[in-house]
Amino acid sequence: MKITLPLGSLALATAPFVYAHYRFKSLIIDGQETEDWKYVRESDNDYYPIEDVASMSMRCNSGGANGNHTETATVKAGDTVGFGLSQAIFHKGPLNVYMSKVDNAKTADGSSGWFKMYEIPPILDGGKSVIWPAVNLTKVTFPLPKTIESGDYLLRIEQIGLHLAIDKYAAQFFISCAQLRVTGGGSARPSTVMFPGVYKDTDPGLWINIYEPVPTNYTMPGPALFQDS
Ligand SMILES: *[C@@H]1O[C@H](CO)[C@@H](O)[C@H](O)[C@H]1NC(C)=O
Ligand SMILES: *[C@@H]1O[C@H](CO)[C@@H](O)[C@H](O)[C@H]1NC(C)=O
Ligand SMILES: *[C@@H]1O[C@H](CO)[C@@H](O)[C@H](O)[C@H]1NC(C)=O
Ligand SMILES: [Cu+2]
Repeated sequence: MKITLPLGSLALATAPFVYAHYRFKSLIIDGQETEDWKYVRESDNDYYPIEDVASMSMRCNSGGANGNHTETATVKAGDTVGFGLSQAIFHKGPLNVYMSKVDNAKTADGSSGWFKMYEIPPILDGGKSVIWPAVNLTKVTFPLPKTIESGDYLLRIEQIGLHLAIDKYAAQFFISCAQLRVTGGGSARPSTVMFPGVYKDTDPGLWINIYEPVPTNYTMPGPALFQDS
């Protein structure tokens, strides 16, 4: 079977040391993009996505296990926040946002439980077409849940490149974590999953030919969205 790869994969294969990917680099608070890497932990890999779903880097990317160089942003439950990117997303795939309640966002290593609170799934059309609306975005914004408890959180965004995912172990994770202190929350305690752990290489949403036959359905990786109320 012949598959036409998007430009990005070709460039990565031929020039791995000069080819940077898109990164989630800044926190957006109520429409204002904040300074790069001020509230978002800076990873130490500009060039490579995470591909090993069992890796500790699935939490907050490589180099994102602490907030030594990162500040914690105070926001209100229900506020609209988001992430700005270094360049537009160019690999086809879904996008997920998770939160983890922690004692201290600056020192948290991502080992406590995560709940999913936002996602951008594909738009399917009965096998005629599949659109990945996260592609081309240069920023992603979403409301924080109103009902979660006040306190410190890690906010983890991931976009998953599925362009090579016809092969097992080939889904590519583009991940960043921001540090939040949420005020004015409620008492909801969402059920959580762990990173690594929640994803398997055989998940139908991670090991899939997205080109042909054109998918008629898609199973978003990870748990159901937390329902705010
Ligand atoms: C960074 O943070 C970790 C964990 O909080 C700590 O153990 C380490 O000493 C810190 N490193 C530096 C260079 O401050
Ligand atoms: C992204 O932009 C390209 C080039 O302008 C366009 O062909 C493509 O349809 C866009 N994709 C989405 C999902 O909007
Ligand atoms: C989902 O799509 C796959 C392949 O495209 C197909 O084999 C499967 O039956 C579909 N499942 C449902 C519930 O439609
Ligand atoms: Cu790539």
